[in-house]
Amino acid sequence: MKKALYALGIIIIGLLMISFPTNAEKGSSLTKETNFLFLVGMAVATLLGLFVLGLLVYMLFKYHEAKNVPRKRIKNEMRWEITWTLIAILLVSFAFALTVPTIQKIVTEPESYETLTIVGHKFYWEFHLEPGSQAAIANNRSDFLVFPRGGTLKLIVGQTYLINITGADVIHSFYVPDLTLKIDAVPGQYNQFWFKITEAGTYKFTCAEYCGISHYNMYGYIQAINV
Ligand SMILES: [Cu+2]
Repeated sequence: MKKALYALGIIIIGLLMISFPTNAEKGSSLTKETNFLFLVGMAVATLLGLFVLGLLVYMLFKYHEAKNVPRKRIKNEMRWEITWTLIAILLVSFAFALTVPTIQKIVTEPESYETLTIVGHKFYWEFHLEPGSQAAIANNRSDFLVFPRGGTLKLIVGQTYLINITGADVIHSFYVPDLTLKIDAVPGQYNQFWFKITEAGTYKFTCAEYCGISHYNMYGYIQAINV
């Protein structure tokens, strides 16, 4: 009984997680694809999880000690080995094929863009806007902004940005949940990413890589404005 309750609890948590992303079509040029991939991954994982849980519960009852059912050890069952290896390969290939178009969209250089350089520090973000750009004018800056915490960076709706991101000390991760945007800031390298905000609004960002004692202070807001 206890085990069945545990199983039920896990199923309920799984279902809650499926219904989690609520901001479906909003945000950025990548929101739709990212949420779609997340949902497919979640659905496949949930089905697999339910299947394995089902088998587990079945085995618990069928081979219960009190029932004294005869058991034997299965050895060298090549057919089974091949079957589950193939199923795993198929699932991974399916995930890969689904992901390729989105990856292509992320890495294909757009015709025009503005560069936004982000540097993660312990414990703040530094943003470099292109001098003279609309974003630089909106932020009233010609060079860069430093955010200790809770600051607001203004960006332009519909403008494609190339994010160039690095870390100054340790690994940080720039995370804007409602724009489905998350890139690691790794010292010694620049990670690149193209994206466009499609809807005006205020989006909270944070650091998604635990980087030290004041990690929680690395949040702020992106205010997407129409010009
Ligand atoms: Cu950090």
